[in-house]
This record gives sequence, C-alpha cells and structure tokens, in this order.
Amino acid sequence: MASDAQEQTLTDGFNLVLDALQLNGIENIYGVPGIPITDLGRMAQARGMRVFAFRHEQNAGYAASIAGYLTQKPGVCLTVSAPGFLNGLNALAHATTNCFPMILISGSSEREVVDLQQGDYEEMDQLAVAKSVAKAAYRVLHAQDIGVGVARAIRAACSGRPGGVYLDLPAKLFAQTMDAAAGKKSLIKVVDPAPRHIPAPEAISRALDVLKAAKKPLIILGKGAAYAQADADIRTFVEKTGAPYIAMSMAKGLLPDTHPQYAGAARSLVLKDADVVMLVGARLNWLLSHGKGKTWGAPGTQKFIHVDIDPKEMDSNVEIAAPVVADIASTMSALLKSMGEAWPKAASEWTSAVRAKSEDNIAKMAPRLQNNNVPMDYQGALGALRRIIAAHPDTILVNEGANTLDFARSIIDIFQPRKRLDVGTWGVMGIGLGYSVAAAVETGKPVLAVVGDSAFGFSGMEMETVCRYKLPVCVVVFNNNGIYRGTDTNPGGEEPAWTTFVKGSRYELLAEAFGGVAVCATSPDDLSRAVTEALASGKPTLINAIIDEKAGTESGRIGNLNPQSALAKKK
Ligand code: ADP
Ligand code: TZD
Ligand code: MG
Repeated sequence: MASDAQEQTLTDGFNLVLDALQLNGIENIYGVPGIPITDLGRMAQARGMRVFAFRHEQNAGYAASIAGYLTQKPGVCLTVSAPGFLNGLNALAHATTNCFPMILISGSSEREVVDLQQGDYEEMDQLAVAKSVAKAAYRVLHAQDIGVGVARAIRAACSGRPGGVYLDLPAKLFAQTMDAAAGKKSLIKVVDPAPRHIPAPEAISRALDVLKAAKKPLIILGKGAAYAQADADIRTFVEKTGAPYIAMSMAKGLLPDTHPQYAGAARSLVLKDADVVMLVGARLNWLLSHGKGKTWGAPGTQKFIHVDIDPKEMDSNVEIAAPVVADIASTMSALLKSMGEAWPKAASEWTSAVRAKSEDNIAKMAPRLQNNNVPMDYQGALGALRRIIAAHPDTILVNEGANTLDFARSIIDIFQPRKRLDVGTWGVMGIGLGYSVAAAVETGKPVLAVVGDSAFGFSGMEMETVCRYKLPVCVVVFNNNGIYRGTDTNPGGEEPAWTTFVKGSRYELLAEAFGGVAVCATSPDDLSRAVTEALASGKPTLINAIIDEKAGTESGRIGNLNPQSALAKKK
C-alpha cells in the first residue's frame, strides 16, 4: 500500500522532459529511436504527442529545422548517442547557419565513463562537439533541472537571431525520480520566448531619410523577413515605397512573384544600378556577392539600409549607412507609422526602366516554358510545374539540386509567404524529404518536392516515412542521370565518371516499394497530369521525370565558384 502511494507521487526524467516540452506548446518530435530514448518516444506517443520516426537522423533534423522556420517554435529532433547525435548534428549546424529555431535532443552515455574515456556504449563528449555549431548547448544532469534546461533551450533557439540548440540528456537522467509535485513546480513555461526588439526612433528616421533621398531604391527581402511573419506590413511597406524589390529564394511569395514591383527578372540591372539598397532579413553573404564586385555598382555609389535583429550583421561586408537592429515586425510597423500617408513613391523613370527590363526577360522566357519536348529540358518540365503552382498557390514547394534548383527558383512563381523551402544558406543537398515531411505535418498543406536525382539520393529512403505517415507529398525527381549533367565520361578508365549515375534509373519504384503512387513522366504533359493527380489525391507520390542528360550546366548558376585547375589553365 505504502509503495502504491509513493509511486503516485513520483515522476521521472522521461515524464519531466515531455511535460516541459508540452508545457511550452511543443507537440511534435522528429527523430530515430534507440538506447536511451526509445521509451521517451513511446511515452510521448502515449500522451498524444506526434512522434515522426525517420530512417536517418539527418532527415529528422532537417525536418525539425524547417518546422522551426515555419512555426517560429523550435522544431525538436530526438536522437540516440554518438552516431545518432552526429547524424543529427549536420541539421543542427544547418539550423544555426540558416537562423532557424531548433533543438537537437540527444541521449548520451554515462558522464563518469565518457569523461574518463573508458569506452561506454556509443561514448562521446557530445556537448563539447555540439558547441562549435550550435547557437547554445546545455546538459542536464538532474531531474529537477529538466525544466530549466528545456526553458533555456527554447529561449536560446527562438530569441534574437534564431538558431540550433543542443540539449544533452544522459541516459541516467531519464530514470531519475523525484516528487511529482516538486517536479511540476520545477518546470518553466517560457514567457515571451522571442521578445520584440523595438527599433530606436533615430534608426527608423535615419533609414527613412536615406530611403527618401534615393533616386533608384531597391528592397531585398530575405528569409528572415519570411520567418518574421509580418506579411501584411511588409507588403504595405513595399507598396508604399513603390520601389522595385527582389526576394531571396525562400522569401519568394512574401508578395506574389507576379507583383508589378517584383524585379526578380531584372536582378542584374537592379543590383548594379540601385543607389539605395534596403536589406530586410537578408545577409550580404555569397548569395548577394557580398554586396560588392561586378554584380554591384561602383564602390561608393550605393548606400545600404539594413534591417536585422543581429547587430553583428551590420558592416559585415560593406558599410551600412542606416543600420536598423531590431525585429522585422516591429521595424515594419515603426516604418509605416513614421512614413505617414504622403510618402513619395519611387521615381517612375527608375521603376519603369526596371519594369520594362523584367517584362522583356519574362517575355523572352515564356515560349520556352511552353515546350513539350521529349526528353524534357528544365524549361519544359518546370514550365509545367509553374502552371500547377499558379493554380494551387497554397502548395509548399521544396526544392534542391543544382540545375533543378536554379531553374526552378527563377521559373516557378510563388504566391504566398513561406511556400518555398530550399537548400538555404549553405546550398546543401539532402533537405528534400525531411523538409517535405515537416512541411506537410506542420502546415497540413500539400507539398511538391522538386529535386535533382543527386539531391534525392541524400534523403530518398524517407519516401518510406512519407508513405508510412500517409503525407500529401509529391516528389518529382529530375532524372538527368547525374550531377549537373549525365554525359560525363571518365577520362582515366572504364569506371563511370564520378558525376554520373546508373542511366535510366527507375526512382519511382521506391514509391511502389512502400505502397505509394509511382509514375515515370517523359513529357511535360505527362508530368503535369501526374502532379495534378497527386495534389488532388493527396497520396504519397514519386514521379521519375526524365530530363535530357545534356540540358544542365556545371554547378548550375554558380559555376563561377568552381576553382579552375592551375595546370589546365597553363595549357
Ligand atoms: P537569405 O538567405 O534569404 O538572404 P539570410 O539567412 O542570409 O537570408 O538572412 C536572414 C537574416 O534575418 C539573418 O541575418 C537573421 O539575423 C535575420 N532575422 C531572422 N529573424 C529575424 C527577425 N524576426 N527580425 C529581424 N531579423 C531577423
Ligand atoms: N554534398 C552536400 C551535402 N551538399 C552539396 N551541395 C554537395 C554535396 C555538392 N553538390 C551541389 O552543390 S549540387 C549537387 C551536389 C552533389 C547535386 C546536383 O545534381 P542534381 O541536380 O542531380 O541534384 P542537377 O539538376 O543534375 O543539376
Ligand atoms: Mg541531376
């Protein structure tokens, strides 16, 4: 009897971890089971939390990272120790690099054994390893500290510039017991996990002074702006300025890509000729040629306004004339308030020149997007997908590859915020299926993943995960028999060139293996029919889209980053 009464008043590490997550509104977990976390996942499911088991932790991690981006709540990835942890770590680094809130929770081995390096099961000093790529990293040793540990992880992931946080939970912690009432009291419901950073009034007026003086203003929206979920104010602000704007790839759709101010098709012109450039949640990194060099105007001819929550981002590559270190939502409302009713629109000589260039480029491209060539080229295949997204604008497009990425980014218009998810800051291959799973889970919207055949290989086995959870995900593999092109030959022998794959691979059979819909599409019309059907049925679908193996170019649009062999150059 006495022991019954005692059991009722005890709780343990397993329950406290789940209590702490749920108390903070975290109901979804992405991971791979094993010692010591198998029961944690079971108990989470028993409580009605949703636990998505993947075939590889990297994909679970990417899922968690994009869940964070889509919801502003940290996505949680759960892994076993050493190898499972390391598999998840790539995604944690990715989350930090891309400014997505995420928490990687890994079980770990016994501290005493790990620290003396006595060879425990999956021994590794995970905390030390995680620190170099995480925004923050914590270890919890005592059940009564779980509440604080989870709270710190959430706060670190979401506040300021979001990022990836590592939470190390040694196996022993899970079974530790404590008084249930005291356990409950030890939990923390994080109040205001991402506090607003209100811009200083002088920063706002300085920014508006610079903008007002511009003859050729340009606004650049980045994925930080999409993350901020200040969609209506961003749109009002852009429209009020009348300035041309471009959207970095994941910011596409903040305003519809068909917006008259959208200058995506006149990118080279606006980057070169603008006299004032306003960056909103976009870094001046390699994706913007660091704000200098031949992509941009002559040094000293362009002034920058930069809105970012991280003060260290200012002057990172070029001088920032008007830094606004604040959160984008607060900044947008402050800007709108200060602009008042009568804000002058950007000069029409500039806006009409940009518009003319855009329209010209769009018109030049249009006929190519209608082609029904067999084998398909990128324009024909993506033209078909472009029409489908235009007809189903709430579909989430996931996109990776080289040519498959670069062409899709420019060809497929996006109409709503956060509807395009891609390789991000690192240009990483392997996000495809992990992103697709989380996008479907977190939003309930249909997902269209457009992935190169190489890119697909990094996460393809998660097709089973898509089928198991019956998610409305349609994956289109752009199969050109290789990386960039399928035509390479090995100059030194019989073995295949290292950029090529088995010719005529039947990727669609992977869907068949798991009870999904499998289609081989050889023409844009085929592709169009298959994708339309997949979106209508919501059934897991894998389409093998046969692309002309000669159609792509080396490294897609970033061939200029390839180092050239010094010896070849000398010849
Ligand atoms: P892109 O790749 O689209 O150009 P980046 O990832 O380079 O975008 O830049 C995103 C930027 O947005 C980061 O510098 C980050 O600090 C910033 N950021 C993220 N969330 C917010 C926010 N809520 N308010 C202000 N800045 C933000
Ligand atoms: N490994 C990782 C993790 N990320 C990378 N970006 C690369 C390797 C290098 N890489 C690229 O930058 S694109 C690419 C690789 C391997 C694949 C391109 O081939 P694809 O697309 O089949 O996906 P296309 O349409 O054939 O160009
Ligand atoms: Mg390919």
